[in-house]
Amino acid sequence: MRNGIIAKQMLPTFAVCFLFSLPAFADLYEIETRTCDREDAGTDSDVLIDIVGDRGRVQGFRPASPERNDFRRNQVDTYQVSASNIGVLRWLRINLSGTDGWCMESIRLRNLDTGRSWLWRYGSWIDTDSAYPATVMCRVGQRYCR
Ligand SMILES: [Ca+2]
Repeated sequence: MRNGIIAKQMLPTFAVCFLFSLPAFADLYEIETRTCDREDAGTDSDVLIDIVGDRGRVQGFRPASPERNDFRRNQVDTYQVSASNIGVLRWLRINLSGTDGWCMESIRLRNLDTGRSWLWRYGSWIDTDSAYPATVMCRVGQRYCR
């Protein structure tokens, strides 16, 4: 009987803890990259992606899949990332860290909860070589990353 009373008193506390442990307004996003179909287009450098909204951001998401060799020539790679409270999407930022340049054909971000998706084309190099940018921005409302 005593245990029963404790359980009844604890129940709301558990419920509240459970609710707060859920990430508020977390959305699941899918990132799909396409690597150019040209020589040396692939990269073994680290690719880091920021997803920036008007209320928050995902910083330095590192797409990498253990099962496959990412970012090969003419290859499409797909990753999932959870983002909490970013609000309205503003832009995507891609940072290359390393000396192996990457020719990115395009990148698509899809919100798997709402079904909305954004596609940006680029078709050029991201490289730490001074001739190319190591960071490109893909802004909502624009068709190309710059
Ligand atoms: Ca390369």
